[in-house]
Amino acid sequence: MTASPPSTARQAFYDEIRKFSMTPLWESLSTLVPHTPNSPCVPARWRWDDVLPFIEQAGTLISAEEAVRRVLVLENPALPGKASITQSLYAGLQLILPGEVAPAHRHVQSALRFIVHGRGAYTAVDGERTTMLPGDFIITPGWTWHDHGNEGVDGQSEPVVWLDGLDIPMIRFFDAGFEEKSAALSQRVSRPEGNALARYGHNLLPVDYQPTSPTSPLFNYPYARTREVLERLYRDHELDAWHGVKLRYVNPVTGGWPMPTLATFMQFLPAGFAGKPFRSTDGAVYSVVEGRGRVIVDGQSMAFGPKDHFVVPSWKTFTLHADEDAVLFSFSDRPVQSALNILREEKLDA
Ligand code: GTQ
Repeated sequence: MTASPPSTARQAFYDEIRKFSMTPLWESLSTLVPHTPNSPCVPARWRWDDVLPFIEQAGTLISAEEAVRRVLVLENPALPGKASITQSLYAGLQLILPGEVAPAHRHVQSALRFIVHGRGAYTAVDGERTTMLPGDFIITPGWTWHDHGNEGVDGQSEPVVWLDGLDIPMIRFFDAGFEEKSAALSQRVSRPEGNALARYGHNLLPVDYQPTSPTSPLFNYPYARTREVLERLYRDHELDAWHGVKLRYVNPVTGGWPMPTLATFMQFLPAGFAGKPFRSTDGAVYSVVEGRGRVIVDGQSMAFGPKDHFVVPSWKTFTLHADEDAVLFSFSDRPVQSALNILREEKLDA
């Protein structure tokens, strides 16, 4: 925008051409082509203690089956009504109570599940079920049939809450959304639980396996294994001054991201960690698995503890601090930015 308001003659001209669906570029050029990214999104945090009572209340107001997906969407406070946590990402907290089923459907949008609370729900993806345990990272690639249920585990059943991360805003941007409902409430299971993990999750592949898509054939990345690796690498002194011990989830067949539109990460920050400032064009959504600490975004400090969620918008400088050993899951649109060759990141020195 030019600093001063337009003259009367210019404004009259703008009003006139508006009737012909035209507008002057020079009034908005610097916004359209910014010198540096200037996200309209704001940093925000959702405390578990604030969110849980509302999730529980939602459980009394509507069933999973009626809702199809009983989710409270985490909306960026600066994007009201957009169902977006950043311009490109959707996040929500989904609740499934013991005995419930969220009916089978499929859609173009890719989804990730990060299990926040409770044990014993399952997700079925294209014929295989996986039990969900806290900290597990599960994918539902675009156009795969999926349904969710909660049958409990080890004879116990409890409400289960997970973080849904989807590329809904990206698909909306491209106007490329398709969806289908299954005739069956739950899909037919055609492979035993754990089959995909056995096939693809041990640095081995069935000898004649040929990938049929860029998406990972592995669909549950169990927390127990991730946690062990973080701990081990910390002991091996592989601590980065900006990120702590930070790993990215991969498609084991290609080494690429698990899904084409969503990148996912897990990081460990030892007690006392005070990270150096970092910024990146991929804004990210965080789910706190363990520990307490703070994220400071452009000078704004947000404390976090287990099961809290927060968002760091694109190109905002931030630092991570841990008061206790902390484990953070996060996701972003990094694969898309990389594919478009627009990803930029900077490790800054304080
Ligand atoms: O579980 O399929 O949070 O389709 C939003 C849209 C979850 C799902 C969401 C969905 C799903």
